[in-house]
Amino acid sequence: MGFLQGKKVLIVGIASNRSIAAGIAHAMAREGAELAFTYQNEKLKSRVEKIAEECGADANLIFPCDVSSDTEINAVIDSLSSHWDGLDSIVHSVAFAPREQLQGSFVDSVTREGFAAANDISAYSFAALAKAGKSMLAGRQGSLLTLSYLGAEKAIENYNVMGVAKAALEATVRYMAYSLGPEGIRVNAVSAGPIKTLAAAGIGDFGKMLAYGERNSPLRRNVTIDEVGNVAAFLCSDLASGITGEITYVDAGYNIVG
Ligand code: 0WD
Repeated sequence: MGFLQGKKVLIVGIASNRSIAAGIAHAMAREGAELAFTYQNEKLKSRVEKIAEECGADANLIFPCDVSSDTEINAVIDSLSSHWDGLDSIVHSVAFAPREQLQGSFVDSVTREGFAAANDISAYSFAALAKAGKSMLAGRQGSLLTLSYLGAEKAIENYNVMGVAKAALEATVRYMAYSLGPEGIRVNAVSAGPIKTLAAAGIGDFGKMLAYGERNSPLRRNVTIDEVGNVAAFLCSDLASGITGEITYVDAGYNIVG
């Protein structure tokens, strides 16, 4: 029996089969979780449907959701509540910043609008999902999980405004953990090493980041979406019942290297 047997999980943030959220979904399905999914727009719908099918998910549990809209977030939770009597976890694997702001000088490229959009979609939306999903998560020792990156803590070339949004996201994890802890709901993040996905392709010189990680991380390689998926599955399971408010690195050890 898998360690997520009987758990119901909503996965937000699949854009392709290379998405970190796809690795998480496969790991969670393997461990026995029942999954529901969202897709950002019609273009991504069929890709999400394919992954849902691979995970043995109910085709009725795939909903549109642009996380910049509270109406769409509330609609997902409303629809889900007509199928499920509760929810054990929400996985938030979403980020956005205007592409032109993910290269060159931070000060030269950042704009008021870009800063606001990056923080809204990459950080606030995690709290928005918690707000909307709270009633379904209540009374089940549920958990919320998001994805971060080392650029939250260190200035990393080209990561720019996304690093600022990830710092906000990591603080949001701690405040959400403190706020929801009394209800038995845990909140955590995985800080993943660089992985070639659609979102990553928007970051200037991403190939160099991958090569640098391969040369300098203790394990002398990069990580896979399956490795991130395994840790995400663990953090959302009862095996991690004593862990909340934490940022867990899945980065081949890169963050410890000075
Ligand atoms: O190296 C990497 N790939 C790392 C990614 C290292 C460490 C962390 N992460 C984080 C990302 O910052 C993000 O939070 O992992 C999360 C997932 O990213 P991913 O799997 O690397 O990227 P991707 O497969 O592109 O999925 C992210 C998706 C978007 O993809 P695009 O390619 O369209 O930017 O987030 C979704 C979208 O589908 N997304 C939204 N979903 C709903 N509403 C929105 C939105 N407004 N904006 C973006």
